[in-house]
Amino acid sequence: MKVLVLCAFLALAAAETPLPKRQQDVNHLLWNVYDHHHFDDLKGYAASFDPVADKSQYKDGGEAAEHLVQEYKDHRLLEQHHWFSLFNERQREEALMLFDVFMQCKTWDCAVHNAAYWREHMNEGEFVYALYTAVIHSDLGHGIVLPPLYEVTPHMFTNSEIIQKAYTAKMTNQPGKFEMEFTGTKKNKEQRVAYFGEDIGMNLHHVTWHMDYPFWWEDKYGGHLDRKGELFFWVHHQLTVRFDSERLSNHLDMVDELQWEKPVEEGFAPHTIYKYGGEFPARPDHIHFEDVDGVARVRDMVITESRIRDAIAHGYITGKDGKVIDIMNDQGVDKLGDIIESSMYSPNVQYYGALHNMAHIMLGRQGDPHGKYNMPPGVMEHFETATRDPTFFRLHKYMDNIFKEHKYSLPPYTHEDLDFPGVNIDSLSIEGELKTFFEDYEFDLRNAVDSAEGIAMVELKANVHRLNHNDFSYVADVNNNNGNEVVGTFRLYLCPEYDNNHEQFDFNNGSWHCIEMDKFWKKLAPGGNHVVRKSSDSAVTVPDVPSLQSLMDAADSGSFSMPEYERACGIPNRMLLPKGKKDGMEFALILAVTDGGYDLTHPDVESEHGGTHAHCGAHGEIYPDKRPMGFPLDRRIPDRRVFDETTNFKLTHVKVYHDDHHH
Ligand SMILES: *[C@@H]1O[C@H](CO)[C@@H](O)[C@H](O)[C@H]1NC(C)=O
Ligand SMILES: [Cu+2]
Repeated sequence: MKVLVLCAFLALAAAETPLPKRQQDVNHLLWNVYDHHHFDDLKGYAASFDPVADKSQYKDGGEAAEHLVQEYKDHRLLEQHHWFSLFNERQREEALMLFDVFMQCKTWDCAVHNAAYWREHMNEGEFVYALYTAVIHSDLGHGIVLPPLYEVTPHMFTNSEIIQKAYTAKMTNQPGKFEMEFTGTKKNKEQRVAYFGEDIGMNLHHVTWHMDYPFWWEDKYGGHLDRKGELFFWVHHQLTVRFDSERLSNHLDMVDELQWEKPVEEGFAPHTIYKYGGEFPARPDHIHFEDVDGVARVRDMVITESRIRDAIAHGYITGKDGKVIDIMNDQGVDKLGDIIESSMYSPNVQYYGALHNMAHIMLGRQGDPHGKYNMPPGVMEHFETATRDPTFFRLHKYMDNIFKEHKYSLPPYTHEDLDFPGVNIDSLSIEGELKTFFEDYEFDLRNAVDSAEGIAMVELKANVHRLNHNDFSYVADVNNNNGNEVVGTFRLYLCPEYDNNHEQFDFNNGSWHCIEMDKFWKKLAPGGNHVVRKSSDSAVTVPDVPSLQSLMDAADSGSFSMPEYERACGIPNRMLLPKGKKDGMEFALILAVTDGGYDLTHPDVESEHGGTHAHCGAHGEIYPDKRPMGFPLDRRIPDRRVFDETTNFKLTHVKVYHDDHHH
């Protein structure tokens, strides 16, 4: 009974502040975050609030708040107007102290007062990170749409040229709209695909995924994040295969994996500047990896890798207590993901290290490995900027190959694994044209420049070129000969058919490169079922996030509700379709309809599970699909007859066209 009353009380507390108010508080907290508060209510909170005066507002009796206050009083906290990197251990620790305070708040009132107060006393980068992750993970954040980070911290999403122009415009009080070009020149082949790694929506997806599934997450914060390690594999695998497909459409070879003992082929000049901390460091071509002082030796990376490969070869991981953890099953990839990233879920971080996180820092520091020049962290040391650097994809190809080694050590699926008795797909086709094009898009730069109360607002915008495509639908005729209704899991993949040398892929060497397009569940009545699925409904994508200005306007109206934008993790829907070629790029479109009666972990068949579950899970719930991510193409296919003989599986050939005319 006691428990029940407590739950009811907490639910009531969360609901006490209406959503439009909570949304507007967040908007205002993030407006011009490097300056003092611009809004009177927040100013008032910041001036009069004492975080530890009333400890009854916290679930932990004020422990987290006391801790942070003590660190502040002892002058241990990072100064304001300084760069922040999540990979910096002390900075992360501080951001998490604030995150913890937010998570311990029983009421919105507690959270917003703390936010207003700490925004004035903590490093801005730490503050933004703590606020974003708390809104995502706290019950108090329910319904809030986080403003797009590219409008809150634009420095991390645009280049120094644009930033300089914005400052000039502000100083001279002239409104400005600036063309944002991709880094590099035509002399650098990698520039052909810079539109992918520098896409603001793609970067938002990447940084948000890492906020939804932080490597520092512990279950004490609010429960277990289901299949976090596997999602780590899958989201990065999908970024890798998508990038490879973009390369093919631009007449480039697929990415080669990074190797610690070989030179890093591509250098990178980021042309990106910190708000505080100067330029992001550049890296010349063909450098040999150097040990990074205070981080890791190249040798350590090689050792970590070989321990992981050893685990794969053995088929088991050794836990810290010496316990053997079998990985020769569907769950193995989840464990491997935990140890490779590594996250707090790693069963033995002492032994298996943190390959991914360390590699990001190693790469970020190669421009100044001994700290001689006091350079700030590199682009690889921020999830917002990492994909700009071509070595991001080399690094992830390298890790992807480790995962592949594991997946391909598992037995291939048998006919019984794949079969859905009584169900066959008669036809599969596309309605509408598969056509990609580039278009212009504007975003707000006003938060990039310094401001102060009383200084006139100047309109500042960046104009970016971004990939988009025409809407289309998949059409399938599915026969259910079972005599009763069944649930079908629809899995759609798009797989490049030729490499850059025009060698054709077959099942054996092409299935690892397939792009996941959608996954959904549908009831199949006995007899014929005509199924039409729109590209805009894809479970791997999200729509464009509304601008900060439009969120402020909407919250002002007092009737704010935008559940469709609540989750920002997901490939931008406009990038669902990989770029085509002028005369058409050949892909195999694959549909597998498997038994939803087994696959689906939720009772509600036709729910969209938050709309972006394929790469990002269903927030606060278990992953809707019981099968391994990538099923049924995630294992070796030595004998394609197994698929040919499976009638609930269909392959058709399609072409994706690219329209050269800018829209
Ligand atoms: C894939 O394998 C087939 C048959 O083994 C081969 O003919 C083809 O060249 C390979 N394709 C690529 C891109 O490696
Ligand atoms: Cu990542």
